Amino acid sequence: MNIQSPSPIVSRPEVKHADMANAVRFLAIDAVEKAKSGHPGMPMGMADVATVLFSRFLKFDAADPAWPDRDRFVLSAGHGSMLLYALLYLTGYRDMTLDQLKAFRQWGSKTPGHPEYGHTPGVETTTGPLGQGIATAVGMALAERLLNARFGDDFVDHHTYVIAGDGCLMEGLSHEAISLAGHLRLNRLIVLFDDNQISIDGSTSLSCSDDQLARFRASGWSAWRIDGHDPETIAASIESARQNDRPSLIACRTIIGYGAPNRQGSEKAHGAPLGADEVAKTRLALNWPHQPFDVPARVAESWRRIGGRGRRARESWIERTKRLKAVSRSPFHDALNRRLPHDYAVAISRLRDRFGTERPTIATRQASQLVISAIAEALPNLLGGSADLTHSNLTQAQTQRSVRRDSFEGSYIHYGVREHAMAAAMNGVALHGGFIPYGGTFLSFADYSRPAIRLAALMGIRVIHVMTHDSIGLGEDGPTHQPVEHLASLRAIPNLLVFRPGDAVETAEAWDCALRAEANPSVLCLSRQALPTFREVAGEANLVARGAYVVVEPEGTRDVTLIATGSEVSLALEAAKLLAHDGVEAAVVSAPCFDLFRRQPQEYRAEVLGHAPRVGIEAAVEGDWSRWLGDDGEFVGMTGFGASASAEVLYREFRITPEAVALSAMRCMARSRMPARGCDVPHDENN
Ligand SMILES: Cc1ncc(C[n+]2csc(CCOP(=O)(O)OP(=O)(O)O)c2C)c(N)n1
Repeated sequence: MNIQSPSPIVSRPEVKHADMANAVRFLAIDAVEKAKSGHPGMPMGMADVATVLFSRFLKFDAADPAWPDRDRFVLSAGHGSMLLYALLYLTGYRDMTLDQLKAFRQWGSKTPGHPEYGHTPGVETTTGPLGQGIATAVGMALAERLLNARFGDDFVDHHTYVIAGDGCLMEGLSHEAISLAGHLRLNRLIVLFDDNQISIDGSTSLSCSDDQLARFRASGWSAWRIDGHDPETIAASIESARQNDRPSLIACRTIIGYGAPNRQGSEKAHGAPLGADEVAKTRLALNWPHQPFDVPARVAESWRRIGGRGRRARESWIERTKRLKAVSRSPFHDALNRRLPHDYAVAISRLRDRFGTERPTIATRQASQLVISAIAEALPNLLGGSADLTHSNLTQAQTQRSVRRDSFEGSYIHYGVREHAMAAAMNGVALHGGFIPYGGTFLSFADYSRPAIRLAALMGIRVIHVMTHDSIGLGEDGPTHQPVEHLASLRAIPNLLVFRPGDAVETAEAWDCALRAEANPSVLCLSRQALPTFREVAGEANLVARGAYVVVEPEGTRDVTLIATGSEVSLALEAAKLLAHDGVEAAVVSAPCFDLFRRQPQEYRAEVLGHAPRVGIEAAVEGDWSRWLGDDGEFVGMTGFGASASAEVLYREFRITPEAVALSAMRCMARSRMPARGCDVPHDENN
C-alpha cells in the first residue's frame, strides 16, 4: 500500500511525541506495579500508536463520553486496560482521576482488570475475552453506516478504531467478523494491530504462521504493515486508512514492553509487573526521570487540551440537530432515544388481542414473524437479521429490506453462517445506539454465540436473540439439531432473559418484554412445530412479564400443580384433563421466563406455585427445575440427547406425554401423602 504524506486532521501536539507517549507508558507501568498485577507489555508497546490516534485523529470530547457522533475506540486487547485508563485520565474524563489509576484492579475502583462498559465512562465495550472487541466493533461500524444512510453526514459521520493483538486475530471469531466487515465494505472501521509477535506462551511462531495481511486482504480489507514506534508513519497510515473505501488493517510492528531493557520483546513483559529494578532501568532507558504517577505539567496540559479539543465539534453537532427539520428530527431522536414509540405499543397490543381472539394453531416461530411484521413499521430502528436461517427462523418482515454493501438503507442483515460474529456485532450495534438489534439462529447453535451473549448480559444491553427449533419438537433433523441442555445453560447466565413462550399470545408478550428490557439481552426460544393458542387475552396485562402465571386454576383445592414452558404448556393442559377424569384437581402454570418469575414478590410466587406437589414439564434436561418443584416434585423431560424421528414419535418415545405427566402427578401426590420416611413409591425409571 502506498502511504500518502501525512495530513492529520488536527495539528500535532506541541509537546514532543515521545513525552506524550511516555506519559501513557509510565502510568501503565506504575499502576501495574502498584496493583502488583496486570499487563504492562501491551500498553508500553502500543503507547506510540495510541498517542498518535488520540492526539491527532480521534473525534471525542472528554466532557461528554456519550456524544452520539464521537469516534468509537475499542480496546479489543482488553488485558492492556491500563492503556485505556491512562488515556482517559490524561484527556480528562471526569471519573478517571489519578486515585483511580492508583486503585487499578482494586475493589470499587473505576479501573477494573479489564475494561467494563457501564462501569467506566469512556469504555465503549467490555473486552478481555479475546476477539470480542474486534467483532463488536464491526457492529459499531455497521450501525454508523446504517444511521448515516438514514440521517446523512451532518449528523452521523464517525470512525470506529480498534486496537487488537495477536490473540484477538488468532480467535476464530475474528475471522467471522473480518469476513463480514470486508463483505459489507465497512470502510469506517480501522484496526490497529499490535503486531508484536508475542503472546503468553512466547513467540507467536509457536502456534501461528498466518500471513495476517494476506488474510485480511482476502476478506476484502486493505492491509499493510508499518513501524509502530514511528509517529509520522503511524499518522500517515491512519490518514490513509480514513480515505480508504474498505476497512483497514494497519499491522503496527511493535515491541512488547518497549523500553524495559530486560523484558522488552519477550513474553515476560506480557502479564506481570516489571519489578522495581526493571522499572528504574526503564525510566533511565526512556529518559523519564519522574516519580511514579507523576506527569510533568507541560505534558499533562497538552493531553488535557486534546481531551477538550472535540468540544467545538460536539457543540456544533448539537446546534445542527436542533436545526433539523421537524419531520426528520423525530425519527432521529427516536433512534437515539431508547424509548419505544406509542405506535409500537398500539401495534403489539393489537396483534396480541388478535391472537387471543383468533386463537391460531401456529408455531411460535411463525407467531414471532407476525410480531415482527406488525411492529417493524412502528419501530423503524428495529434491525433484524439471521445467521443464514432467515426462512427457518422467520425473522424477516416483508417491509424489511436487506442491507448490502452499496445500500445501507435496509433494516435486515444477512450475517451469513457466522453466529458468533452476529451475536458480537449485535452487541456493537446496541452499544453504538440508534438500533434495537435482533438476530436468528437455531437454539442448538446458541453455543456458537454464547461468549458474546454472556458479554451482552454482563454489559446489560438490549440485544434480542431469536432462537427457533427449540426442542426435540423439531423432529427429523435429529439430535445434532435438537437442543436439550441449552435452556438450562442459557438460564445459568446472570442477567439474560430466556423466554420460552407457549403460544402466539405469549410470543407477542415475550417480544414485548424483550423490547422493553433496556438493560438485558433476551433469548426467545421458539418452536418449529405448531401449537394451539391457549391464552384468551381479554384485556389482561402482559402475563409473560410476570415470568410464570396460572393458566388453569381448579375449582376445588389443588391436588397438584403442573408447571410447563413453551410447547409443553399445551401438553400440561391435556394432562390436567386426564387427571380431572380421575377426580384430581390440577392447576396448570405456564412459566415462560424463570428469570422474571424469580424477580416477582414472594407472595405472588407462592400463589402461583401453590402448596400442592408439583410436576415440571419441559422437553429438555432438568437443569435448575428442582428449585421450583421442591422435594415432592418430579420433572418430566429429557435425560439425554434426542434422536431422528418425527416430533410425535419422539415425544412418545421419550415419554413426554400427557399420560406420563398424569402418572408423574399421581406419584407425587402419593408421595406427599406418605410419612416422610420409609415410603415406597413406584417410580417410572424412564422419567
Ligand atoms: C478468549 C480468551 N482466551 C484466552 C485469554 C487469556 N489471554 C489473555 S492475553 C492472552 C495472549 C494474547 O496475546 P496478544 O494478543 O499477542 O497480547 P500481547 O501479549 O501482545 O499483550 C491470552 C491467551 C483471553 N483473555 N481470552
